[in-house]
Amino acid sequence: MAYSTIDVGVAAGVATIALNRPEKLNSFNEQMHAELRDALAAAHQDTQVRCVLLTGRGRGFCAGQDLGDRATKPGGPAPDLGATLERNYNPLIRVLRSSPKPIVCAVNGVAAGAGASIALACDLVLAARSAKFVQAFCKIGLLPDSGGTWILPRLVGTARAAGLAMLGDALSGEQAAEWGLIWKCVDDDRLAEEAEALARHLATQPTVGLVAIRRALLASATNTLDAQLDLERDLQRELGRTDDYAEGVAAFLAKRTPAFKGR
Ligand code: LHQ
Repeated sequence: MAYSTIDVGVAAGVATIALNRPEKLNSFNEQMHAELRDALAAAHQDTQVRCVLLTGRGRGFCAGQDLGDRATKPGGPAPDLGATLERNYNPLIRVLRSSPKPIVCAVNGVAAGAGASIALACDLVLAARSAKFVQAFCKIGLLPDSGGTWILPRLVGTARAAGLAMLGDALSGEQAAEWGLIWKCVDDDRLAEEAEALARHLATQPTVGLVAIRRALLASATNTLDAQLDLERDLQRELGRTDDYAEGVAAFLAKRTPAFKGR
């Protein structure tokens, strides 16, 4: 598939996917959803790829839904926003959260509406100091979607989630890191380099183990301690059978750097 709304490149085990509708702050239309779906599926299937890096071109990361596409026409029927979520956003969030590879997000500018939810659905989120996280939904009569109402209270607590979601004020990259919304905030001119270095590092690490970590952390949101102990036992059993576990222990004992293969 030839892409016109995203850019994709693969190097050093990292598939970098950049949202590329800068004149609309990389807001999503149907085509961008289809292209991103395709690019993620390709990255997941490519055995050379062991980490995905998601970012945006231009001054924004993503302004959520392209509102020009989903406006209510005067006198016309209301658009079915539930159908849009069902067809595009919900599958995207599910794909990100069940990816067989770790996903790094480099938030290079504003992340608004579903754009913020998509960033927060990635495993490690880096943001430029000038980036902003805006729960813009309330300003157009909507609620945070694409997992927003699930992830926000888990990351920052209900009080801050309610403030962000009901006021729609911009949260700076720095404050997002202070509040625990994201992993790290870095200077603007360092973002691309740091995000790439992080993604390249993850691409050399035990991929199956990293994905199991995500799975267990996500499951902890609803599991009891007993259920979580069982899950850890089951996942650890599987990880103990991977080549990367054997290599990690062998390398440790031999005092050498491990060469993980991601299997
Ligand atoms: C845009 C957009 C945009 C189109 C900037 N669309 N053009 C799911 C299910 C189905 C439907 C509903 O939605 C959802 C999930 C959602 O994501 S709902 C939330 C949708 N997003 C928003 O409400 C954010 C709207 N944008 C803004 O509030 C501002 O643009 C932000 C705060 C993101 C950035 O502000 P500024 O830095 O001041 O930039 P700007 O407003 O001047 O935008 C630059 C251009 O981008 C501008 O176009 P223009 O031709 O005037 O230069 C905007 O119209 C365009 N743009 N967001 N979502």
